[in-house]
Formats: sequence, structure tokens, C-alpha cells
Amino acid sequence: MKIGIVCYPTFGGSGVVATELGKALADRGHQVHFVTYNQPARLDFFSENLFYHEVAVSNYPLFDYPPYELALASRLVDVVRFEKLDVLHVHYAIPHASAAFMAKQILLTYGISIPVITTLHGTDITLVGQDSTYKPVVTFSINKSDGVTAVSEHLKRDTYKYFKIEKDIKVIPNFIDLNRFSLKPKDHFKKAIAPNGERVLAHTSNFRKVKNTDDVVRIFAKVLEKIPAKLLMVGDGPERSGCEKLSRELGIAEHVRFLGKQDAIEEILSVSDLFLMPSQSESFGLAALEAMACKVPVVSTNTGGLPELNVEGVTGFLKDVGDVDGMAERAVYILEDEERLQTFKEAALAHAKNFELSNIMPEYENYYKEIIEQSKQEQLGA
Ligand code: GMT
Repeated sequence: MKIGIVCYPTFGGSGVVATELGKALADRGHQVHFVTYNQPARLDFFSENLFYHEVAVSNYPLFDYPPYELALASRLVDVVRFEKLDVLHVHYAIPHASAAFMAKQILLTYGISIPVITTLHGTDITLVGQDSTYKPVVTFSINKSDGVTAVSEHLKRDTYKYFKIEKDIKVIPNFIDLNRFSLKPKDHFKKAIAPNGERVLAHTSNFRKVKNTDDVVRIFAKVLEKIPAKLLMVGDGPERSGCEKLSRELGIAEHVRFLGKQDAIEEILSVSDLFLMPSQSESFGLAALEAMACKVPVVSTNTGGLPELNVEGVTGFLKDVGDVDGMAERAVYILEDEERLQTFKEAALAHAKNFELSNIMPEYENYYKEIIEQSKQEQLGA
């Protein structure tokens, strides 16, 4: 198949999923065309089946807000026409689903019918999409997509709860490439981070409010009262400087390392003993799955799709949003006993294997085929 993928090219979860999916599809022999405003963060190698089409946004001085959605729709028309794509798969509804809808309508005037699949990732439904600024467009463009997928059962339920959706939503969970995300021998790095055998806790995110990164620091401060430990904070975003300030105010700054954006996340996870994800909302929790694949148990909130990933008492523990004391107590429980920690580590990896790329990718492949066929039948019936 010739597949067009639209996503945010940043380190955010939806962009990561879209890029890893595109790479895997290219490995399977499909031709994959990324249409984004920048080279996707993880699209960092050459493959004869991978193409990148940049969306250039004209910044005419009249525009206070350059019309990105129009630039994207025009680029999609161009790419679909000239590359003869079979399907467009857009990740994150805003504004990708509506741009794809517009492109689809324009392409019909050229006699081209392209099916559009929208994958819902999280805040496009749970946060941003519910803002009345966008809600009518989000509802319309989901209903006008030929196929719709969500990354967890919970997100599917939320979508039906908050929007008037007439379409079937197929749940295809996020996935992990266990060849990349696995425990790496990084003992020298661990010694440098935790020279006295301290436990290493980790958090990776884009430091947006929804991630509750202050709670990561607060949980860690409480863990530190009980056991020697270090905290690795990976990523960058609006809340990062506040977190640094908080760790100074709590007097624990010497035990917290802010590493900024990192490519080799698996190496950092490989020296970690526990992953903290105290998010306000999390439709799936890809970062937690990456940790589990590197044998790192997870203490998280019980929000959104997290209970579908983190198994209570097996791969880690789940507490209510904001329950800093509860999460700290559970973290200490896992970390204070070496044998118990090893049991949780093994279980984290065992569960991550259920989300292995090779298990999940065919679900997308089959869904593409189904939607392409369905769209052909509709054309014939029209
Ligand atoms: O940052 C992004 O690219 C999307 C982001 C979001 O806020 O919607 O992440 C979501 O998509 C990820 C990939 O499917 C999920 O693993 C995250 O749980 C989800 N984030 C939230 O729901 C907050």
C-alpha cells in the first residue's frame, strides 16, 4: 500500500506512535509518506520506502496566525495526487482530521477518492477537543473520517461521552519495538548517576500541565525520606523550570537530574528502577510502556487508559490523581526490597510483550485494507 501519515513531528506521544508505525509499515514493504511541518523526531534514518514531504507555511505579514491547516490540506492534495496514495492516516484530530477532510473534498474534484483514517490520541478528545473553540470541527471531522481508531478503550468511551459521534471507533492500543526498548548494559552510566547504589527513579514527558510533573518531584522527595535515591527527569516543556524550582525549594536538587530532551530514552530507562507517571489524564501512557519494556515497573495514577496498561500489584501500582503520599508509599514498597523489585521488573517486561509492535502493527494493516475496500464499495454504490 501507499500510505500517507500526518502527525506532529515533535517528541509528543502521538508523533512517536505515528513515526514508529510508519517505520514498521515501511519495513513490511509499504510505501509511507510523512506529511508534516518538520522531519519527525524519530524519523532519523534512510529507507527506500520512507518519504518526507514538508508542509511550508507562508508567513505573510497580514497573518497574525499563519493558516497551517490550509497549507497542510494543500500539501495533502499535492502528495495524494502525485504519489498516488491509497489511504491517509492522520494522528491527533486537531487540525489533522479537518485538514484531511478538506483535502479529500478537493481531491474529489480531480476524480480521486482517498479514504481518511483518524487516530485519536488523548488531549485531542479529553482536553483541547472539548474546548468550544474546536468542538464542532472535531466532532464533524471525526464523523467524516472513513475510519476512526483510539489508543485505548477508555479513550473510545470518552469520545462517545463528550462528542456526538456516529462512527464506529476501533481500539488499537499503542505498541513498542522491543528490539529498541530493552534493558541495555549501562552499568557505567548507573554508577555515575547513583554512585552509592541508590535506587534510580525516572520520569519522561513533554512537561505539560497534564503530566503533573510537580507531583513527580513531590513523590520523589517523600521516597527520599525513606530510601537513598536519585531522580532522572527527561524531556522539556512549559513545566520544567517550575519543577527545577520546586526541587530546590524542597532541598532535594542535588538528587534530581534534569536531562532535557533525549533520543536514547532506552539507555536512561535501562539504569532506572522505577518510573513515575502521576498524570492528570493519560489516554494510554506510551512513556510508561517504554519503561516497562526496559524492565522498569511503574507507579502511576489510575486515570484514563492507564489501568489498561499498568497492572495493579503486578507491573506497578495505580493511585488517584494527586495522591502523592499514596504513590510515594507504593514506590517505597517496590524499591525497599531487592527480591520484590526484581519480581516487579520481570512482570513489567512480561506485560510489555503483549504490546509488541509485531502483534499490533497487523491490526493497522488490516484496518487500512478494510477501510480502503469499504471506501471502494461506497464509491461503486454512489
Ligand atoms: O503529545 C502528543 O503528541 C499527544 C499526547 C496528547 O496529549 O494527546 O499524548 C497522547 O497520546 C499518546 C500516544 O497515543 C498517549 O500515550 C498519551 O497517553 C496521550 N496523552 C494524554 O492523554 C495526555
